[in-house]
Amino acid sequence: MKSPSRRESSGAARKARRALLLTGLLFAAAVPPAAHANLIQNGSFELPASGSTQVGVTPTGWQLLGNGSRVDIIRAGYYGAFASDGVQFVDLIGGGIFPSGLKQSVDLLAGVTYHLMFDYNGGRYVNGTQTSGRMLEYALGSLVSGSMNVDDLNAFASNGPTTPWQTESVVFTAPSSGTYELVFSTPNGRHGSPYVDNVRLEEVARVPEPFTTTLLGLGIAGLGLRGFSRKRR
Ligand SMILES: [Ca+2]
Repeated sequence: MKSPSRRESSGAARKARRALLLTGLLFAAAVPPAAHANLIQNGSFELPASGSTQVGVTPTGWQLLGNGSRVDIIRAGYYGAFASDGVQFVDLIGGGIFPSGLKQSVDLLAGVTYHLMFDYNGGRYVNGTQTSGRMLEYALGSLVSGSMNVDDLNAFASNGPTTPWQTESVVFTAPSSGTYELVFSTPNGRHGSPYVDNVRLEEVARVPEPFTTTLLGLGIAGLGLRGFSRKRR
């Protein structure tokens, strides 16, 4: 027969284990899985805002390539245009100097995994014909780069059948901390296209800190669970 004092102490131990389990679970849950803030400023090209198409503008937070090339901001409704996000998108050709485009500097941290995403489209001419050999090129320092032909794409309802905005998505880990340049450009063309909108660069994983903290939290929860199961046998 168990003495009352022994029952009391085992009840107290059970309470302590329960508290430990709860603490561990709360600790594990409290660790954010990832920060999702967009590291790109004005990635949707909504600034400067304007009621009409802006020719030769520098989008807020971005820089022109520095070789004399220019970009335009196009607003939804222009020749039936539609944006991917918000009401404006950028046209990488605003003049006749190539490569034509824009760039933005971002600070990255060594060992951190990032997700770069952006939407892109192309445009038919006013008479409905497709562009030819129109390329969109992008790079983030020497970490990430790519190019795509946009001749089959069209964001202008007035010029022919439209195509949905396409999404490019790249996950990479920065090898060293530093400032990297995100560049969007096109090597040739006349007017209009390629178009870019909704540029996002988000941190998706940081090692080792949150990972070990999560493991620590799960470890504490595991200790509590082990105590429970041993008691129930
Ligand atoms: Ca936009």
